[in-house]
Amino acid sequence: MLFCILHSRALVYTLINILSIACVGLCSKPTLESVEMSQKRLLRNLLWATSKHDVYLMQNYSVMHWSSLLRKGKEVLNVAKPIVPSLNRPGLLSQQLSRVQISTMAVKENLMVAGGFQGELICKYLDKPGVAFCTKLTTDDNAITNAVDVYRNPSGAMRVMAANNDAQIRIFDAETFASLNRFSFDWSVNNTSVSPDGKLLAVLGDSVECLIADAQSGKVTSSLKGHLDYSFSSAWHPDGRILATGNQDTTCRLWDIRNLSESLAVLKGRMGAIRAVKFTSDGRFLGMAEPADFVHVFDTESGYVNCQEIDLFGEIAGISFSPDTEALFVGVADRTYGSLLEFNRKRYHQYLDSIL
Ligand SMILES: *[C@@H]1O[C@H](CO)[C@@H](O)[C@H](O)[C@H]1NC(C)=O
Ligand SMILES: *[C@@H]1O[C@H](CO)[C@@H](O)[C@H](O)[C@H]1NC(C)=O
Ligand SMILES: *[C@@H]1O[C@H](CO)[C@@H](O)[C@H](O)[C@H]1NC(C)=O
Ligand SMILES: CC(=O)N[C@H]1CO[C@H](CO)[C@@H](O)[C@@H]1O
Repeated sequence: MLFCILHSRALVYTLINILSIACVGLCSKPTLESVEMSQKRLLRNLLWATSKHDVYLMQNYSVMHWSSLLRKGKEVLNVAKPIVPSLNRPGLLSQQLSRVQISTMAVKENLMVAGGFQGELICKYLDKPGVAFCTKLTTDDNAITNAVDVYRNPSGAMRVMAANNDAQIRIFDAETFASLNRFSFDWSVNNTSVSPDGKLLAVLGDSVECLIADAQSGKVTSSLKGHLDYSFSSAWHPDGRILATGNQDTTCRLWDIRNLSESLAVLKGRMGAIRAVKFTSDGRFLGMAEPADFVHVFDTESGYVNCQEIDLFGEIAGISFSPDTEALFVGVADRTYGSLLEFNRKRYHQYLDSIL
């Protein structure tokens, strides 16, 4: 098991900004049905950076855009009000929604996708007014949408994926929002992630095993054995070879896709489950977050040995590296003292240049 070894050169991301934002994550009054879920407060993916200056996050009943440059926020979507989808044609599952409590979200390439505690799915283009598509994916009790993702399939077409507590994964076209596919599993799916080439799908949830499936057909091709508890989060290294899985057993395991017979390494946090894992787009760092207080940044080039531990105070609503890897944002959820922490990447060569 690899514990974080603090190394003087491992201070990679330094804190440069704290924006105080009340109610990051969920602070809306839960409806009766979602009380139980909200109490568990499975905060994980309520923050996305689309550039080092642009962050999208959930605040109360709104999706907000924060400009870290202007230090200003702007409401992008209010989900307390009724939401009327603009696309509506026969055969489309679209449906009006209101008072949605957002459970998870993803923002990629101008498309914002959010999931709700009662099985809702909302898709909005950031450059267009209104909501393109929204619906209730399932009417099952306890139907929470656990995971939403936007990705490109092997031929480059954009897709939206949603995973729900009804043990199903649903795939939609990201332009027409036509329902394309549905894969069923034996347990609640809490997280999925598609490999960078769009071919493989990691499926994680209420099982000690994680699955690798064909992203097109949903056919399971391998089962990853090693974790001791249920899994929450996953991320692919941009080279497509390594998959990281975050688990309730307080570890993150790394798997080499060429040999899945056992995990390559086990990364250990401080005390909590590993709720979020993300690689930087250059593959150099792996960030992992616990439910509260700790974020760890591992240097992949040191074989995941050197690591920076970020110690903060509060529940973590999400972590996100900017696509250029220059910034790391951490959302701290709190009704009153919520905040968005901004870290900047330190360049050691520049530092060395300056003392030479
Ligand atoms: C949260 O949103 C609801 C609905 O818009 C509003 O009534 C309430 O005052 C908001 N709470 C806070 C703390 O902003
Ligand atoms: C896969 O890894 C296991 C454990 O490290 C090893 O015993 C096995 O020989 C490897 N298989 C191949 C095909 O390399
Ligand atoms: C799965 O977890 C990872 C890491 O927290 C996150 O980046 C990703 O968006 C999640 N996938 C879905 C489909 O929510
Ligand atoms: C490991 C884990 O978090 N499992 C959760 C998956 O999601 C459902 C619904 O959100 C929870 O009930 C599980 O506890």
